[in-house]
Formats: sequence, structure tokens, C-alpha cells
Amino acid sequence: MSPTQANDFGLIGLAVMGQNLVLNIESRGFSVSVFNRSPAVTEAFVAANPGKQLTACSTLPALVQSLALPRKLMIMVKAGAAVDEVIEQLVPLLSAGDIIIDGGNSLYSDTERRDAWLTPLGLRFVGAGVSGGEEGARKGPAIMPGGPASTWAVLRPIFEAIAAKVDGVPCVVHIGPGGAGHYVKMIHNGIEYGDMQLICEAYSLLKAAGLSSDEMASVFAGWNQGDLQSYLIEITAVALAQRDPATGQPLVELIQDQAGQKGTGQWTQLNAAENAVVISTINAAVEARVLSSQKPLRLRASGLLHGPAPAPPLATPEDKARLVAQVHDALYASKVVSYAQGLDLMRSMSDKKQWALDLGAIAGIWRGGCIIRARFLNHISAAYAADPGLRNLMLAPFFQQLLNRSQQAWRTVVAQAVMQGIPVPAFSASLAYYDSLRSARLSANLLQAQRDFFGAHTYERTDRPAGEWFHTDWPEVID
Ligand code: NBP
Repeated sequence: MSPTQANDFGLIGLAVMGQNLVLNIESRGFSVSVFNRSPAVTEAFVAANPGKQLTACSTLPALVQSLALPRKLMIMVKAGAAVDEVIEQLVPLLSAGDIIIDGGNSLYSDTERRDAWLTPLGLRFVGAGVSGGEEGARKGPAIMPGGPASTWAVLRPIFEAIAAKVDGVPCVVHIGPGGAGHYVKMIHNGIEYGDMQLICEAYSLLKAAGLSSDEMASVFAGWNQGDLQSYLIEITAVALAQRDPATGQPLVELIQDQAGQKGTGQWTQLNAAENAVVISTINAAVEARVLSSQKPLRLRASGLLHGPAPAPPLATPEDKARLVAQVHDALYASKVVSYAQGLDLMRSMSDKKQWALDLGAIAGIWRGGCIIRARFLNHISAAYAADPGLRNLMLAPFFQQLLNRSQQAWRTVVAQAVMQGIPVPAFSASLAYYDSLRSARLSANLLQAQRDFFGAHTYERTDRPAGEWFHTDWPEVID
């Protein structure tokens, strides 16, 4: 195709995500101009895909000239400075009203900075979270576009065409202005950390009870047929069944127990701290990865610090079935808490930024394409549809009943883990959040007494109206 034709879409950055998105967009009938910093990649990509509506552009001016107005240009390069470098090169080439989309995993505050830079120049900037990895990009990702509302009408036909579909509904909505799209993608990733850690804790409990890898694979496969149906449960079942071709051993047991991370979980933690929102399950998940990576320290401590004697493996199928059912309930309840916390953080930021986030719609688009896709997201959408002002997901009738039904098994699982010395930081953080939230009276009365004692910070009384503050002249303590 000649570069003078007015193509529908331009994409910059032909690494794994860019290439797969281009093939997805083209397969829906849109013509795409492509550019990569290293031109050999562009040429090889277009050559490998003959007969498609693709235009290889060796320069950014050629790319810009090949696009219909208003131009729709997606940047899919490494998040960070590379995005700014590409934008700087594009700005002098573009016309008023053109749309630059950053489809990478950019920090939402960087997106807000870029929005503030480009808007006065007459350009429209959309930070769009794209979830689902390589396969999602090719077959249908969940897309979380932010930016000016005026861009939605222009981008909607393309985004709806390429997004994953669940029950025929595309997994994309306009999330909100400015950095809202990248913000929601960040929370998605934080929740993903929580989901993954909770699954790992379930695995550690089943393994400690003596279930074999094949037994665990069949437990997870069974769970994937029920309430816990989700992509992450599904891949866990498949991973546990995988054998190492060289040794014949379960492959998972040969993999080092040191987790990596790329930082989006930590971004979520920082944002929660800034907004004083509790996301203890996600925090536990991020911290579990950090501690896992400190292998030499753990090896040293394992020889020095004592735990309980290991429990004998469960002997009977009945005992195993009982444990599996309890761990299922603990996992489901903990997952609900994790989502309740992530949604609470989004609610808080939405209020602060006046983004008017539709939390039910966001849960709806996470049902397909993305890593956290799961059946139970339907219940979250339904809860917000029934009560758009829902203050905490756990208070929605469906989730109340689920938590009330699960709490006894959840306690049993956490208590057994503690007694057996099995770390379950995300299960226990979730349960502690549940118990704190349902406590009409916490121990913060003593905390207020301590604060007033050493700092005269004053306190309110239970027997006097709120807003009346008291100070006590506490007895002097001599060190
Ligand atoms: P990478 O994040 O690995 O980035 C590689 C691409 O960035 C190449 O096309 C490279 O061009 C280009 N690039 C770099 Br590096 N510096 C550049 C610069 N200064 N100017 C222009 N181009 C530059 O690619 P990816 O894994 O496809 O991810 C793309 C984005 O999508 C990232 O933000 C990532 O976090 C996000 N994301 C990735 C996944 C995933 O599963 N991989 C999932 C969801 C989101 P070159 O060929 O010339 O080096």
C-alpha cells in the first residue's frame, strides 16, 4: 500500500504488544500504518504479513502523512522516557485535533503531565490501558481509554472492534478524563497481584496438606468450573499439571521461588498510601513478592528461626475434600476483600479527581481480555447497577451473604496456616480487614488515649457529641 493513502490508524512501536495489536486492528478491516524506531523491525513485520492493509513507514513524517484526519496514532513503546521522546518528535508533525494514544503501561500521573503538555497545543491525548498481554492484544484485549470525551466517538469504532467480547459486549468503555484510563489499568494490575498471591497461598496450603501436583491441578480445574472460574485459576491448573520434559517432575516444583515485578503493584501501594485507603491484600501481595526475592536471607533465617513441627499429610480423601472446600471459601472471600479494596481506592480517586468513574462498568470490561477476567466480576457489575453509590463492595447483599457464608472456613484456614507456620499474608490481611470493617468498636480508643498522653492530641468521648474534644492531664511517667 502506498504511504500517500489515508490510513485509518497509525502505530508506533512494533515489539510484542504493538505487532499483535496491529494484526488485531487490521483484521477488523482497518488500514494501519506502522513505524518502529529500528526500521528493520518494521520491514520484517510487514514482510511477514503479506496481503494485509499495512503500510510500513520508515520515518515518523511518512507515518503522519499516511493517516486520515483526525489522525489516530497509538504509541506502544517501553513506558517512561521513550514515550516522551516519541511525543516530542510527533508534535511538530501533527495538526489540531489529532489524537495521540499511549497504549503502554504508563504511570497515570505521567499521562496527566502529557495531557497538560499536549492540550494547549490543540492535540488530544489518550492514555489507554491495554490488558491481556500478547494473546489479548492479538485476539481481543480489555481496553481502558482515558482522555478527552471528544476522542471516544472517534476511537470507539476501532476500540470496540478490537476489544474482547463477553456476551457480545466489547470490553472497553471511555473510563474518564485525563489519566483515568491508565489509573484504572494500574488498579487492575494491583488487583492482579492480589489474585495471584491468593492463588499461591491456596496452593501452599494444599501442598502442605500432602496433595500431589496432579491432585492440586485437578482441584484448580474443578474450581474453574464454579464460582472461582477465572483465567488465573485456569492457567494455575494447567501449570500444576505440567511436567518437566527433562526430569519428568512437576515443572512448578523445579521453578525458583523468587518472584519478579515490574512496579505497577508498587504504584498502586503508593497511591493508596497517598489517599489513605486500605489495600492490605494488595500490599501483602506486593510484599510477598519482595520477600520471595530475598532468597539468601530466607535461606539463612530458615536455619536459625524455629517454626512448629510439620503437620502430617492428610490421610483420607474425606479430609482432603474438607480442606479443599475450606480453602476454596477462604480464597473466594479473600478475593472479594481484595476487589473491595481496589474498588474503594478507585472510588476515592474518582471523588478527588472528579473522574466520575463507573465502577460497575469497569468491572464489566474486566470480564474479558485481561488477566483478571473472571466470572464473579458479573456480580460486581450487578452490585453497582443496583446501588451506584455503594460505599464498599462487601456491603452489597450478594457479597454480604458470600462473606457471611465463608467466614468460618476462612478463619479455620488462616488459623491452621498460622499453627502450621505456613505464611498466608494475603489470606490473613483480607480476614483482618473483614474483621476490622465489621467491628463497631475497635481498639483505637486506647490509641487516642496514647496520643493525648504524649502529644495532647485530644480525643472525643463516647458519652458526648462528636466534635467536642477533650484533653486529660495524664499522670506523669518517670523513665
Ligand atoms: P517493550 O516495553 O519491550 O518496548 C519495546 C518497544 O519500544 C520497541 O518497539 C522499541 O523499539 C521501542 N522503543 C524503546 Br525500548 N525506546 C524507544 C524510543 N526512545 N523511541 C522509540 N521507540 C522506542 O514492548 P512491549 O512488551 O510490546 O510493551 C509495550 C508497552 O505495552 C509497554 O508500556 C508495556 O509495559 C505495555 N504492556 C506490555 C504487555 C506485555 O505483555 N508485554 C502487556 C500489557 C502492556 P526498538 O525496536 O527500536 O528497540
